Amino acid sequence: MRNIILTAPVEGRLVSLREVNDADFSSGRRGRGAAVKNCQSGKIISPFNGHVLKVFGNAISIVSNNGIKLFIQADCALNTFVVENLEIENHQVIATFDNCCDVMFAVTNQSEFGNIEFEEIGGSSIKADTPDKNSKGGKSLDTKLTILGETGSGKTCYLLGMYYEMSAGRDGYSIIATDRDESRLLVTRFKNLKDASLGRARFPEPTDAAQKYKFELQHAFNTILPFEWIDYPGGWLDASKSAGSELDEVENSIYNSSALFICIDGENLIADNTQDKIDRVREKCSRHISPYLGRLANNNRGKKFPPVALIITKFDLCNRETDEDEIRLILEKCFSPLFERDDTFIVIIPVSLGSELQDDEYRGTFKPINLHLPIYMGIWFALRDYMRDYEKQIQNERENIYKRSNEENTFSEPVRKLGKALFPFAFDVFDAVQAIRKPSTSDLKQISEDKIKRLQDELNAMKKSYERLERELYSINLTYINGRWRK
Ligand SMILES: Nc1nc2c(ncn2[C@@H]2O[C@H](COP(=O)(O)OP(=O)(O)OP(=O)(O)O)[C@@H](O)[C@H]2O)c(=O)[nH]1
Ligand SMILES: [Mg+2]
Repeated sequence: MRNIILTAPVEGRLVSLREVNDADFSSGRRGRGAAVKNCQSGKIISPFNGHVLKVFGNAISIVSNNGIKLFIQADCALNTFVVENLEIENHQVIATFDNCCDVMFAVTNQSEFGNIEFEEIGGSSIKADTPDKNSKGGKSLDTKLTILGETGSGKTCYLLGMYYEMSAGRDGYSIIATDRDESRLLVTRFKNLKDASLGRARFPEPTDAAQKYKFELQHAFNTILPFEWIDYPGGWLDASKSAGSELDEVENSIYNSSALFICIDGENLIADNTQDKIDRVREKCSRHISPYLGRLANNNRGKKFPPVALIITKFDLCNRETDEDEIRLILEKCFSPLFERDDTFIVIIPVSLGSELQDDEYRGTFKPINLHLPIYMGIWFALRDYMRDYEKQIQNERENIYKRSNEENTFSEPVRKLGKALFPFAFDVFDAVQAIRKPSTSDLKQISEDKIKRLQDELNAMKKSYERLERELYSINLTYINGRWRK
C-alpha cells in the first residue's frame, strides 16, 4: 500500500486529532489526519496539484491528481477563492480565515494508503492518526515512566501519594488523570491512605497485574506533557518466579521509558552496619533489577540511557540511622554498573508518606515528604527533549526565511520589475491573479517570522520551567550526573 507524506494545508504546530473538539474528526470518522490549534488567522494552502471536489462554508474538500482526497475544516467561516471542479496547484492559497481556533484535516479515502504523514510548513512531521474513540484527549503518549521495585517496597503507595500531592498543584504544576473514572479511583485510594481510622486497611492491596495510568502534566492548568505511568507487581521482577509474558512486558516497558523510577525499600536500610544494609538492598532489589538495566543498555546502544530516580521509600523508617553519605555509598555499591556509566543522570530521592505512619497500629499521621521530586525529574528530562525539538523548528524557519530572501534578491524580482515597467497593466492583472494563487515570498517570510515568534515565546516559557525544576532537583544533595556526584 502506498505511503504518503503531505504538507499541512495550514501553518502552525501539528497536533493529534484527539485534541480537537469536533466529534467527526476526534472520533476518526473523517479519516486519518492532524490539526493545528489556535490559528487565529491564516491561509489554507493546497498541498498538491489537483482539483476542488466541494466547497462548504467552513470546509473544503480537494483531491490530488493521484487520488488523495483531503477534507479541510475550520471552526469558523472561510473566505474561499475556489469553486467546485476548479484545478488547483501545489502551494495555491485556496481560502483564508480570521478568528479561527482550530483547523482540522483528514485523508478521507485513508483505507487506500499505508502510512499517512503530515509535515508542518517548514517544520517537523506528524503521523496522521485515527483517534481511538475511547480516548479522552491528550497528545501522543510519548513520555512513559516506569516504576520498579520489589514487592511491598511502596510503589503503589508512592503513586497514590504523588497524585495526591500533584493533583492539588505545586509550583504552578498540577497533574490530572486523563480518564475521569481512573481519577475517581485514584482519589478514593489516596483518601484511604490518609484515613488513619482504617489502620492497616488504609494501604492498597499488593498489585496483581500491570497497571497503566494516563496522566497530563499541566502548568497554569495548560497541558504541557501527557505521560503514561506503569506500575508493576514487584513479584514480576523476579525472573525465577515470573512467566515469560510478564518478563516481556516489564522489559518492553523499561526499553520504552523516558525515565526509570526504582524503589528501594527503606526497611532494607534498617540494619546494624553499612555492609548489612548493602547486602539487603543487593539481595532484595538490585539483584533483580540490574539484569534489566544491562539488557536496556544493550538494546539502547548509541542512545542515551534514560535518567534514573533511585527512590528510597518509607524513609521515615530509616532516616535516623542512615545519613546522606551512607546512602550514596550503599547505592553506589548495589548499582555499581549504573554509577560507572558516564552518560547517566541519577538522582537519589528519599520519600515518605509520613513519619508516624506505622505508629499506633498504622493509625499515624499522613505527612508526605519529597513525593513531587521524582516526577519533577521526569518532567525536567521530557522538557529538555521538547526544547531541542523547538530549537530545531526555529532553526528550520530561519533557514526558510534565508531561502526566501535569496529568492527575492535574485532572478524573479528584477525580471518582474522590468516586465512591470514595460507592461504595467498586464502585470497588475498578473499580480492580482498570483495573489490568490500563491502566497507571495514576503507572505511566506511573514508566516515564518510569526511562527518563530510563537515558538520562541513557548520555548522561553519552557526554559523558565526547566530552570525552576533544575533548581529544585539540584537542591537534593544526592544527584549524580555523567559519572560524578554533584556537590
Ligand atoms: N512507614 C511507611 N510505610 C509505607 C510507606 N509507603 C508504603 N508503606 C508500607 O509499604 C506497604 C507496601 O506498599 P505498596 O505500595 O503496596 O508496595 P508495592 O511496591 O506497590 O508492592 P507490590 O504491589 O506488591 O509490588 C504498604 O502497605 C505500607 O504498609 C511509607 O512512606 N512509610
Ligand atoms: Mg503495588
